[in-house]
Amino acid sequence: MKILLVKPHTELLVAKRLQEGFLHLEPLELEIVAGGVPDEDDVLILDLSLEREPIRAFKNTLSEYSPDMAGFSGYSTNIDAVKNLAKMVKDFNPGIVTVVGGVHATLLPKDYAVKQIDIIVRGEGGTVMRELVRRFKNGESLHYEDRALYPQDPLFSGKAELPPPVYPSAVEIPRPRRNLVDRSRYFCVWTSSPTGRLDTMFPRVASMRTSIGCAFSCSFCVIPHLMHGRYLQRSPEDVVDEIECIREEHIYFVDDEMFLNPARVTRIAELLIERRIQKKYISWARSDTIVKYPEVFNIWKKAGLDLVYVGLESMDKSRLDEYSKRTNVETNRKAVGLLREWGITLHAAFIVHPDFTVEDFRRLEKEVDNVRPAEVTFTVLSPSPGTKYWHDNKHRFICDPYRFYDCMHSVLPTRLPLKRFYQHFGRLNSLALRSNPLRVNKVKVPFKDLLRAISGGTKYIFSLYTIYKDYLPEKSR
Ligand code: B12
Ligand code: SF4
Repeated sequence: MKILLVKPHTELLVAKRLQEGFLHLEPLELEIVAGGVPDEDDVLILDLSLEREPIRAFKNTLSEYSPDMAGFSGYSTNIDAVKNLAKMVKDFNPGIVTVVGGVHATLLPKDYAVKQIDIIVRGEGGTVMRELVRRFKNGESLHYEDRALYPQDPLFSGKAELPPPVYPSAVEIPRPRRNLVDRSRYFCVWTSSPTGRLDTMFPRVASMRTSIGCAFSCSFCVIPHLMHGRYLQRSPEDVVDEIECIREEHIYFVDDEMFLNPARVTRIAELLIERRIQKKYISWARSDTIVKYPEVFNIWKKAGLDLVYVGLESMDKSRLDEYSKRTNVETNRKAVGLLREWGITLHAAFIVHPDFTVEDFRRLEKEVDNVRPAEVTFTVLSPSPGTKYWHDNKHRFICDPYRFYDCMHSVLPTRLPLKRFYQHFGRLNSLALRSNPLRVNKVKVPFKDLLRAISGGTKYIFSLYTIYKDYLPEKSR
C-alpha cells in the first residue's frame, strides 16, 4: 500500500515571512502519522510549505507516486487549501482514499464534511493511521470510534461540535519517522550564546514532543478544547532514548506545557546529563512554573536548555485575569529575572488586544525595554475556531475567521482604525528586534547570517505594517 502525507502550503504572507526568516519546523505531525504505517507499506511526506509552486509540486507528486491513500494535516487557516488539494486527488483518481487530520479536524470535523474527503481523523493520528492501514488492507470499514469519521457520520447531525476524542496512552503513539523529510530545510533562529559568539544563527533544528495537553485553561487558548485538561506524558527514558537518536544538535520542544510535572522533567534532565547527551534546547514554560520550581530550570540549564518561550501575555493584572492566565504581574517579572540570572535566554510572548489604544501600545513598548535582552514576539488576541470564545464572538468577525486565523490578523473589530493598529503593531515588532539578545549582547555572528537576518527581519516587519491591506478588496490593495 502507498500513502502520501501532505502538509499544506501557507497562504498568508506574514506566516510565510515567519517561516522564511525565523523558523521553519519539520512536519512532526506527519512524521508521527507515518510512524503508524507498517514497515512493509510505503509512505511519502510532501511538505508544501517548502515549495515555491505548491500546486505544481503537489500535482507532480500525485501523478508520479500514485498513492492508495492521501492524508492531509492542517491548521484552521489551511482548511480551504486542504479541501482544494483533496479535490485534486479525486479529480486525478476517485479511488484514492482521502484523509484529513490535525487541529481543525479535531475541533470542528464538520467543516471537512465534503464529498472529496473520505475520512476525518480527530486527535492523535499515528495510532489511527496504524488502524486505517490495517482496515484498508483487510477491506474493512475505515470508520471507527469517534476518531475516524465519515463526512456523512450521524455523529455530525445537528451538532456543530463533538466532545474531544479519545486519546491513546503515550506508549501507544509511534515515534516520528524523521528520515522521510529533507532535514536540511528546517531551522530556527538561535539567539542564545553564552560565549558571545555563534557559528551559525540558523542551525538545523529537530522538533520533538514529550507530552500532550495542559492542565490550565487560558481563555484564548485552543488546547483545553482539544484535550479537556488531560495531560499525556511520555516517560523520561522514552524521551531521552528518542533524543539520543536525533541527529541535530538543536531541539525545539513543541509540547504545550512541558514542565508541568517537575519530577518527570527533572528525571529527563538527569538522564541527559548521565548519558552525556550534549544538545541545545528550546521549550515553552509558564512563568509561575519557572518561579515555583527553580531547581528544575537549574538542572535543565546544565542539560542544555538555552531558550525558554514564556507566554507573559501582559503586564497588566486586569488583562491577565481576563485571559484566565492564573499568573500575575509579579510572577511574570520574577520569572524574567530568574531566567536572566540563570543565563537562559528569554523569549517573551505578549498578546495585543484588539481593544488596544495608542496608550496601551506605548505601555507595551516600555515592557519590551523592561524584559530586554530577550526575543519578544506579539500575537493579536484571536478566538480560535471551535472555542467558546469563538462562539461568543461569532457575530463580531470583520473577516473570514478561518482564513485569517493566524493570530496576526485581528478577526475582531479593533478600537483603532486598522491601518493605525497595524502601524503600532509593526512598530512594536521592530522595537522588539532591537531588544534581541544578539544585538544587545553584541554577539559575533557570521556576516552572511547577519545579512540574512537583516533581510528576513525587514521583510517580516514590512509584512506586519501592511497587514491592514489584506482586509481590502483585492483590486484596491
Ligand atoms: C510548534 C507549533 C508551531 C510551529 C510550527 C510547527 C510545524 N510543524 O510547522 C511554529 C512556531 C512555527 C508555529 C507557527 C504557527 N502556528 Co503553531 N503551534 C505549534 C504547537 C505549539 C505545536 C504543534 C505541534 O508540532 N504539535 C505536535 C504534533 C505532533 O501534534 P499535532 O499537530 O496535533 O498532530 C497530531 C494530530 O493532530 C494528528 N494529525 C495531525 N495531522 C494529521 C494528518 C493526518 C492525515 C492524520 C491521520 C492525523 C493528523 O496526529 C498528529 C500526531 O499525533 C501548536 C499547539 C498544539 N498543541 O497544536 C500550535 C498551533 C498548532 N499553532 C497555531 C497557529 C495559529 C500558528 C500560526 C498560524 C500562528 C502564528 N502567528 O505563529 C503559525 C503558522 C505557521 C504555519 N506553518 O503556517 C494554532 C492553530 C490553531 C488552529 N485552530 O488551527 C495552535 C493550535 C496554537 C494555539 N494555541 O492556538 N506553530
Ligand atoms: S496558553 Fe499555555 S498554559 Fe494556557 S492553556 Fe494554553 S497551553 Fe496551557
